[in-house]
Amino acid sequence: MNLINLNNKEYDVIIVGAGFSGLYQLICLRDQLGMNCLVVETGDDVGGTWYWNRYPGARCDTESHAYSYYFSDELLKQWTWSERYPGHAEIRRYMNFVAEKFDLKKDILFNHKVTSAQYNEDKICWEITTNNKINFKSKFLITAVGCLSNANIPKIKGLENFEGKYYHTGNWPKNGVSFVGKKVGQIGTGSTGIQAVPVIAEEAKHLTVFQRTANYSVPARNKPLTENFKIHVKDKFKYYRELLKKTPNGHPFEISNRLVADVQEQEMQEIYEKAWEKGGLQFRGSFSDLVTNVEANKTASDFIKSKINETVLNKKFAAILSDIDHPYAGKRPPIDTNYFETYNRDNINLVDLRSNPITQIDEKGIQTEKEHFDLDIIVFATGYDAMTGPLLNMNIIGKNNLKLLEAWEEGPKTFLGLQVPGFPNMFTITGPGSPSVLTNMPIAIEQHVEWIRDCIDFMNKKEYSTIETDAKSAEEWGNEVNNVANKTLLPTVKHSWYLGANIPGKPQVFMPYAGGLPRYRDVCENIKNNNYKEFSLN
Ligand code: N01
Repeated sequence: MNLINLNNKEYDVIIVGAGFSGLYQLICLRDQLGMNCLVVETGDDVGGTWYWNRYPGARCDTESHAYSYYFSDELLKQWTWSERYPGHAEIRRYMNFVAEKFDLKKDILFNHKVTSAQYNEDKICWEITTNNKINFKSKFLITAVGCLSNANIPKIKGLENFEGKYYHTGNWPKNGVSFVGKKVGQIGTGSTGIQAVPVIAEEAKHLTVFQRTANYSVPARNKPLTENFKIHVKDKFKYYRELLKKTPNGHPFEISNRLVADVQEQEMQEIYEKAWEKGGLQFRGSFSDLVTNVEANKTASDFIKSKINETVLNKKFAAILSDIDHPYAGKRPPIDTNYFETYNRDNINLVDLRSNPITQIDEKGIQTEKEHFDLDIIVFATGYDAMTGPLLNMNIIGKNNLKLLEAWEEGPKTFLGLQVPGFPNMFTITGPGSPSVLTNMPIAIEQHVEWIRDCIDFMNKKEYSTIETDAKSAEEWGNEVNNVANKTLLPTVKHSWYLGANIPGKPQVFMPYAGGLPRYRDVCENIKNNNYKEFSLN
């Protein structure tokens, strides 16, 4: 792209981010509505989350045939995944395939990070600036920045003095990191840390895992896809498309209707055993009440804890790993390949930060209250300033000079996770208040992207210039988000990133919509069918 010609250029739409959301939004608005669009992307290629997440073991935990765009029959027939769960490199290949097939890259400005976006009320446009001081104007601003793209390295005293190297998993070097012969320390045992541990331990001289909160994990049982399954998926894509719309989380499996109390102890154990052998996220679909009923949940939690104790031979490690303080699936449930088995290696150590917290990092490694650990590399698998972080980072300013940071001082306020009061013509794909992170993301993304497309199409046809939500709608929707969350065990996990509790000082508000995709889709469809009367259109 010729940057000289780009500066001060006016677009119909600026889309921020070239991941799953940004690419499909570009297809919808440019190719289907004929609008003049530009995607602005920080990285030097497409991929979004998967552009940055290249850490050892990085793999999607949604099954590949569901972790796909479903909007194009042709694309579904042309692309073939190789494994049950797609690895990060294969996902980037897929996204490049999509970008090439739909000729998207010519409208993507890479290596540019949006550093501010301000709404100009007089001119009815967004004025957008990038880190390279390129300015744009656009009628619509669409954020496609992902929910987990703002890497969080905790502020630990002395990190700047560390003489080795350190990396955050969500910002992994493009050319990889060699652990050969190295003493590695990894902080964090969420979904990411649990994927990384076995792969790092295989390569490193020694790995020390620093665990603050013990976590559940179920085997992924990843495997190469058989030729039969590859054919089956292509033959049955219409069936899967409908299934993914129907299931509460957009995954290709149904949640069982039975309650834990419906079965006897032995049958329950057999059900869990079967689900454990099958592997994957569907373990939580074994019963309908696992995420709503504490007693029911305890049976699944106890089952997994007993598996940890069976698998991990070092009794001290087993006790630390199985001392889990929250209900299973109350936090995002990880799935793994040989995570607990890895603690049987002789080059691994596990530190329980609850009883032995980190006091500082020094030149040589990590100091805890009781011990010093000499390290060459520290891996931070410490998660993200989730959902709001990527949006707040962009310095978005709406009407009357209202900063998004101020508007969200007490937590995010959105209508449907799609619009923010005071920020006209801005749409937030998978924004806080939408099902997003509680679902299989591409399915939630397609629903949002198509809703935004239809809304803009309606505005174009009716010659409306602006669309805006108001504080009342955002408040009512916020209440709905809380009400549905409070029917589950999710908000009871006080240190969860769903609540923003992992970031010191972040307001603690349950952010994703837990009412399920079908119910959410209905709400959005009704608004569309009612000609968007819930919004102000001018
Ligand atoms: O991050 P997390 P993640 N000192 O926030 C610990 C998605 N994902 O990157 O629990 C010590 O879950 C923290 O401890 P605690 C998925 O949605 C998807 O693992 O706060 N430890 C925790 O152990 C997932 O939920 C895939 O006590 C500190 C860990 O770091 C989301 O990304 C794969 C600490 C952070 O866990 C985020 O997962 C991977 C500190 N100061 C991830 N600060 C797929 O396959 C934090 N921790 C699609």
